[in-house]
Amino acid sequence: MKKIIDEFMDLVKSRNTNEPEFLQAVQEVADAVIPYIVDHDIYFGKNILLRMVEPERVLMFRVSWVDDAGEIHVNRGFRIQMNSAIGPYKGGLRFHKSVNLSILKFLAFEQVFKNALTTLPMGGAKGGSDFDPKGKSDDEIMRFCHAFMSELFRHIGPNKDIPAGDIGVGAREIGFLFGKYKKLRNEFTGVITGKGLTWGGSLIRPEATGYGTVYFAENMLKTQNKSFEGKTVCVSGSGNVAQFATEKAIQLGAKVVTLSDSSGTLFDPDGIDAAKLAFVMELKNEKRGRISEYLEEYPRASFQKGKRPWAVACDIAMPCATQNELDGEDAKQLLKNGCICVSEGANMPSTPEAIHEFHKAKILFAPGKASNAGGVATSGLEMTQNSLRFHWSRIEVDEKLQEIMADIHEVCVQYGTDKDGYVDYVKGANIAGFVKVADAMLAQGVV
Ligand code: NDP
Ligand code: 2IT
Repeated sequence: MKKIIDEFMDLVKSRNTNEPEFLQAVQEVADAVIPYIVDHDIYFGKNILLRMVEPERVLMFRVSWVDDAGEIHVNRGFRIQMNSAIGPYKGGLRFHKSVNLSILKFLAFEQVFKNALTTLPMGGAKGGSDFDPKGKSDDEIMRFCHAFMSELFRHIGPNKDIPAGDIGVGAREIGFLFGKYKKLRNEFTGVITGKGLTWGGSLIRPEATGYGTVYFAENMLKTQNKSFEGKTVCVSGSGNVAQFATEKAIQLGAKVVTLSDSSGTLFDPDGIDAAKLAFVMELKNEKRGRISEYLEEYPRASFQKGKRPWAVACDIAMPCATQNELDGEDAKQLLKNGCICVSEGANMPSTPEAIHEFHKAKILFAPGKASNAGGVATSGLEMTQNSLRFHWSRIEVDEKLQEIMADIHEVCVQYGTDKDGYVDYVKGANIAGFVKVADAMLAQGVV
């Protein structure tokens, strides 16, 4: 089996040199899915995985814009339309200085499996730019978003490709992007998700990724008759996903002791309660400040510059910042401190070495493509509401989100349970996502 996987990976590597993140994401899927393909005649010998690792379309474009001082800047824009077998392309946009083809291809590839897991009809895509939003004025953000959409608009549409947010793209950016699309097309459609509530957005979409990550962890804990009640939780990041993962964990009776950003880790030994979280949300979302500024309001907390949260003792860890933010050493430290459950809010935050440690210790570990799928699932619900020209209540959307997360958990158990009863959620998520997309591709022939 190893030989078949290695041969496949050698081919993928030879075609995708200098794309380490993409190769990392493909390796994980190949390890889980190739043994399944070999065992199942309907998939064997059809180069189905080879077709899946090749994007249907890669768009790269120039984005020129003018800053407040009148200087002209040039950024690179991308959209990876990875797979449309089960629905129109769907996935977020990331604005971060680290953005490149490898990172967006890994995200688009994972999105294909994640979207399949949501049970909703959405293909996979990802896009963004190496634009760095840090320190930019609202006017500069608007000019950049408009410049970005002035090219992207011709490649997307409500039945073709529906972007949304990701790192560096939140409510403000979605507004500017939607406004430009509407102006250029002279059409008001559900072309983008994460919209404001008065112009087609869905209740619970801002909360959905973080809430969903907690709901998934709740489902995992339930298999051991455990819950969030009284547990200590470490969260990384302090953006959209981290904030709402923290909110839900607190609501379920847990004590969240960390948040972080790219400058370091905030540790509050008393726990970040609802009032403190409201302060964080204003600090991050309105004032666009740094998490270390928490100390000015709550001096009993400490800030560890340049450190990640994983040395802090906890029962449950939720990495909600970015890829490869939790490595093998971090995993060993978490396990040493008694961590029993890791639910990924970010995409691919744990390195392969970290995942290996979690599996070896047989703790509950959920890969992002399963545990953070609540965000895109609720985007799917936003698309449905837009098509119906109707909106559901907060309770209705939250119930649907909880149902979807429970269904994803169930299908992971179905495909991921090892002979000894341990649930390998990585294997489960990858095979379940693969089966749905592969069946559609097979039905549609070689296209
Ligand atoms: P935000 O931009 O709202 O927040 C990102 C957070 O992560 C910030 O605290 C940021 O800190 C931190 N961060 C970003 N890059 C790094 C880095 N290189 N090292 C350390 N910290 C970093 O993004 P989201 O909360 O939306 O996204 C977080 C993660 O969740 C991403 O992996 C994203 O792909 C994933 N995700 C998001 C979904 C969504 O609906 N938004 C859905 C599913 C997954 P700083 O300010 O210092 O950069
Ligand atoms: O990684 C992700 O799933 C997202 N950034 C959300 C995508 C979406 O279309 O809502």
